[in-house]
Amino acid sequence: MALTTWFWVGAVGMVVGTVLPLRDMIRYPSHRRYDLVLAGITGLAAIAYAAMGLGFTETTVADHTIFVARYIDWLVTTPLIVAYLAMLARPARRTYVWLLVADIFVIAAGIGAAFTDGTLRWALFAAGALGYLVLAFGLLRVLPRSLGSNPDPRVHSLFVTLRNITVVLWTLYPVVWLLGPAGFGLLQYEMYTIVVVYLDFISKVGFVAFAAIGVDAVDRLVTATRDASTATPSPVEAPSATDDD
Ligand code: RET
Repeated sequence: MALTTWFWVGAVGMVVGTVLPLRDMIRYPSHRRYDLVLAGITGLAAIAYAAMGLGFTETTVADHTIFVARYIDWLVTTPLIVAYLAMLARPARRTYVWLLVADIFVIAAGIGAAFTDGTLRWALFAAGALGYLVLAFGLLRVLPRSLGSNPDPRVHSLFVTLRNITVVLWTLYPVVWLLGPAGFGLLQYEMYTIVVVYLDFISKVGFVAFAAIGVDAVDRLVTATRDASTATPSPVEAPSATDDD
């Protein structure tokens, strides 16, 4: 199967993945922000894949071909995935900032590595890998601590599911990158492309699908926060009375 066919498979898969959050956006206006982030994760990837399918953004550097759209996609959508996890855990603002900075640093280092050669390429790859360790620490240790203040077990289990999908799948990217044409070249372009389409698909559509299945947890998270911020001393106003918007 030609390379472009795989890009179109990716594009269609991402469009399908975008349907769920779009549906929830209409269904649950109270947490539209969450569904917008999810729709962005797969929707922007669909555009990137379509661009690659049309042969845009393909360029040759030193000894290998690079699809710039893939890196632009990662640069924009991986922060959205990190942001969604943070929106569930609700950390302090500075935690949001350093997590996003770490994520963007990882991808930027990977872009730098793809466009350079020799020692500099390996140094940039190593810098990206270090950045990834910082990011993984944030997802595995820091965000769960912020989540600790939320008593809702549904929110906990949604966070843990999405966080685990993310950490397990993302860890495979640097490995596949190393095996691919920009690394040791053990995987040919076609094989590398198929593996990355597959990884992108489960790390995005899988993430979005599990998030959509757990949408009731987000509903409870938003409702609890709203009730807490509009709480009056009067016990007459039961929280359940405002549940139906
Ligand atoms: C690079 C090379 C530099 C070192 C590291 C990398 C990690 C990349 C990751 C990409 C994740 C992409 C996702 C895309 C979804 O569609 C840039 C390969 C650590 C983690 C989730």
